[in-house]
Amino acid sequence: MGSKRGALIIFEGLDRIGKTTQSKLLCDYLSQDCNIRCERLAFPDRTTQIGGLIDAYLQRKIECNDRTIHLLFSANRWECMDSMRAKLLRGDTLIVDRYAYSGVAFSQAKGLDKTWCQSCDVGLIKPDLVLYFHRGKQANCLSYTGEERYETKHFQEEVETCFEQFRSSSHQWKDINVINADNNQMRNRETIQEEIRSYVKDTLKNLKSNDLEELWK
Ligand code: 2DT
Repeated sequence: MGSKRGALIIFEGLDRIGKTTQSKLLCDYLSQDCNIRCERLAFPDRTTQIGGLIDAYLQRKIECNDRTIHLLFSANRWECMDSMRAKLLRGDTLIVDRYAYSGVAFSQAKGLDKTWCQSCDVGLIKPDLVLYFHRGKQANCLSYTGEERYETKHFQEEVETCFEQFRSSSHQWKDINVINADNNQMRNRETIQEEIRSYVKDTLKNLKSNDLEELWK
């Protein structure tokens, strides 16, 4: 291993599509079976002061206009950059549930301009691998209503359209890998995990430099 840095791996997609389960399985596999130092993080990080505001907003305890909350989500990533950089450079692999891609898709779904949404995340640490979880339209991830602010069928459909649009329209998204997250007899949790592991193994094998690049530059 020498002094090779760790990889930044992002899991993206709609709510309740399996990101948390799969990212935990991956983290356990890398640390226990592959002896790779690895940590799982999630955005929003609700433990910071800014994260506390985001949490209150998501739970409908406070109101916030769309641009302000977008900037808070971004600030919540920026405040974690120094510690993430330090961990990556000392060789830890980070598996992160949601990143700037959710930032753009959820805010764009409310009608904000995509370029404006992206601008405040330009320069974050660029991921080495982005896995976007996608599931067929009839799948039941789109048919629930949860307690938090964005957890309605209608809004999740809007977000999915935004994820799909930028994935297919812009060269900046061409590095996003799609995971078919259909959980059925043909594709169970283990099959999906195998697919994820094969992407991750390639990424770890091909990590070329110790430098970290900047997102969207
Ligand atoms: P979780 O359910 O995964 O905790 O997410 N969101 C997330 C945004 O609107 N912008 C962002 O930048 C991020 C990271 C997605 C809580 C909700 O917050 C949304 C769902």
